[in-house]
Amino acid sequence: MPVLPSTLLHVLSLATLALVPAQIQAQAPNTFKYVGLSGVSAQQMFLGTSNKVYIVDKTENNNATVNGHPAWATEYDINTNTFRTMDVLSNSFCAGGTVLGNGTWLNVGGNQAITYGGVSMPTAQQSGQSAYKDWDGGKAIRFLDPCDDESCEWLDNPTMYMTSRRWYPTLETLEDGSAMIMGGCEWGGYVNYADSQNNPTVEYWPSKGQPFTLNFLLKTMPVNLFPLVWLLPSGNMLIQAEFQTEIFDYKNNLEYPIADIPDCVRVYPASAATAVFPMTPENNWTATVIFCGGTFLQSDQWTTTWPIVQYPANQSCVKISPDVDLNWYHEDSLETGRSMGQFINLPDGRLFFVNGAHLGTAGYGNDSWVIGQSYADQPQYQSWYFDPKAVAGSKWSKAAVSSIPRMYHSSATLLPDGSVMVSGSNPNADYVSKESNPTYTYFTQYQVEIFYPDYWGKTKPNPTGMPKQITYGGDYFDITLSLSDLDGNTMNINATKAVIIRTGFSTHAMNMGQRHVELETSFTTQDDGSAILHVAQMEPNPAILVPGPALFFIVVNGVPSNSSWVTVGDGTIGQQTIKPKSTLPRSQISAQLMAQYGSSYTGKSYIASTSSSTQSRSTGLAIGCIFGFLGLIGTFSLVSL
Ligand SMILES: *[C@@H]1O[C@H](CO)[C@@H](O)[C@H](O)[C@H]1NC(C)=O
Ligand SMILES: *[C@@H]1O[C@H](CO)[C@@H](O)[C@H](O)[C@H]1NC(C)=O
Ligand SMILES: *[C@@H]1O[C@H](CO)[C@@H](O)[C@H](O)[C@H]1NC(C)=O
Ligand SMILES: *[C@@H]1O[C@H](CO)[C@@H](O)[C@H](O)[C@H]1NC(C)=O
Ligand SMILES: *[C@@H]1O[C@H](CO)[C@@H](O)[C@H](O)[C@H]1NC(C)=O
Ligand SMILES: *[C@@H]1O[C@H](CO)[C@@H](O)[C@H](O)[C@H]1NC(C)=O
Ligand SMILES: *[C@@H]1O[C@H](CO)[C@@H](O)[C@H](O)[C@H]1NC(C)=O
Ligand SMILES: [Cu+2]
Repeated sequence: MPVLPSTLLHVLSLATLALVPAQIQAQAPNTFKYVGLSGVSAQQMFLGTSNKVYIVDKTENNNATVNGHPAWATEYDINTNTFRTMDVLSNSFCAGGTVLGNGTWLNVGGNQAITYGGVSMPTAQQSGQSAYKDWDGGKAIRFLDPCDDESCEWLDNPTMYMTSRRWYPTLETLEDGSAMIMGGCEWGGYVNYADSQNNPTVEYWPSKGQPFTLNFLLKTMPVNLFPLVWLLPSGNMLIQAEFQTEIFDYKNNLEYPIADIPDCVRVYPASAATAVFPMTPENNWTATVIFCGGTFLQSDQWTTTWPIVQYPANQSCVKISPDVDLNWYHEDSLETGRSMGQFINLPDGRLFFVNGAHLGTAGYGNDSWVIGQSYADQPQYQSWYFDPKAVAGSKWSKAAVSSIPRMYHSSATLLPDGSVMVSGSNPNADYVSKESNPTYTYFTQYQVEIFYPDYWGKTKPNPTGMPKQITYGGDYFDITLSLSDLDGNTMNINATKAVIIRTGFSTHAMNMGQRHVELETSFTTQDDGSAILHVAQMEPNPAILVPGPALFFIVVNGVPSNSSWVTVGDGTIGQQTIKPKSTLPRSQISAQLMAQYGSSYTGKSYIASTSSSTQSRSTGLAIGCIFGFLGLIGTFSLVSL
């Protein structure tokens, strides 16, 4: 057998490599795939570790059991697609949640103990006497430190509860990694029908004293459950409920009303999809919040004496950037009006829009006009991409079509590999199956689906040097991308982004605390075709992205790597360490690459300059070349070796 020269072997193996993607991704891009069962219905869901998703339901007669009663919480393993039931003491019905700066998750509020059919237990039987063994969850704060070894459990201890009842509260993590807990009601209902029901107060965890009243929650009756709340980079809050909106300076307890939101009600139970656009160096990390869909109803129309389920949801999308402009602007509308749609920030900068229904709203009951018990009908199976950077008129494009109705009490979260987990749906007072209620249309859904975006099937970059911690300011760090990570073109390093995503706590068509932040970068190309991406730390401002766990992605030309699991900040609750803003080295293109590409860059001009790089591997003369004509921002130093 002839012996091939080693160089020829090398060439052959390179050729083979070029033909076979680094990772064979069996799943087709832009599709949903059924992967497993959640055990309990995913009314609430969040990514807790790089391999575990935590699911919390209301107390109900779920198929899965724990400690001799139906379970209403599970841990879902993304690798094995199996669940582990978890015991929760109290009724976590429509609870809110968030993750603190030290990685502990909170699940807050709920309703009284219930039994079969979701019927409340008598006041005297609120501590485990029901067939479901649930306790009153109205004041509950439940804690979880997620784990990969299946040892962690929810801590649900009445001695650690709040002082007031909150059903449908919103949580938002703050700059110091503590949580704000806002609003809710005492005993539930479709909306906050009476002042005596309303809990118009705010408190913190860890506690910063007695709850205080927020005037906004008095003014926005009766449509202010799960108020829509975002911490802004200015350190103020944007709060939206009913048609009203305000800026809340929570540090000084000052409320500034701004213009009403156009077109329709967006807050639960109208339940628009809502999220913050990517906050990037290009937009100076400005928060722009979008709202899509919802329901046009005046405050006196939130009554179940008329057939809500026949009323079409609204198509309108609006946005606001409250730190820089207090006006509302229209965005491209939905193709079909939708309530309970949900936005997931994708690593590539687009938003994924999924779940919900065209007719009716969130909620359920036994009114004469319901579908089974559902207040909504005509599930929307079509999911979409929304690209904030596309030109007006072309921001929406079709994603995949699911086969599962995702009605009231559905949820979704981004996963560490850039796919999206979708689950839940149960517009019923208790567990309902086709077998138990054959005349119903909408049953309790346990199916877990994964949505694989259209960047699936492309070769995933697999960079080295992915971080585990991100600080506020401080020294930049380096990530290395091989030529194949750069899709065979070193200059794709110029289209490479470093992105941090907080996936948030998903419930009721929103992901509390979800954020997408792009970090500043520069690069140095190397003669072997690889390149180093220099990545700045977070801006020295925790209000842009609060402390705590997050996902860190490298995105090459719109194709995300698998993420690394990072802690942003100190990993503690309290004042975070703030360092000076990172100073990045100037981007440099190696001499070889410059020679290779130079001739194709017709019209280029060179200027002599000295490299300002602290990373320069050059021992020779540094010459800068400006690609101004290419729209290149900044100056590249040509390094001659
Ligand atoms: C209910 O539980 C049984 C036993 O664990 C399991 O085989 C079945 O698939 C479950 N059904 C649903 C709908 O989850
Ligand atoms: C986070 O801080 C809270 C408040 O001090 C504490 O209860 C919790 O145990 C801490 N979590 C971790 C993982 O240290
Ligand atoms: C509605 O009817 C179902 C079936 O009869 C019952 O189990 C449930 O408790 C009722 N729900 C409400 C909110 O009254
Ligand atoms: C949405 O609301 C606006 C303003 O009330 C209204 O003009 C429009 O017709 C509504 N669209 C739908 C589909 O309900
Ligand atoms: C960017 O935002 C910060 C506040 O977060 C502000 O101080 C600064 O002036 C802004 N820069 C530009 C160029 O708008
Ligand atoms: C990404 O993660 C998945 C599993 O989560 C793994 O199978 C795959 O090999 C990883 N791909 C790369 C390029 O790291
Ligand atoms: C580098 O990126 C900038 C900004 O995205 C772009 O305008 C420019 O065309 C790119 N240059 C090259 C050589 O790819
Ligand atoms: Cu609910």
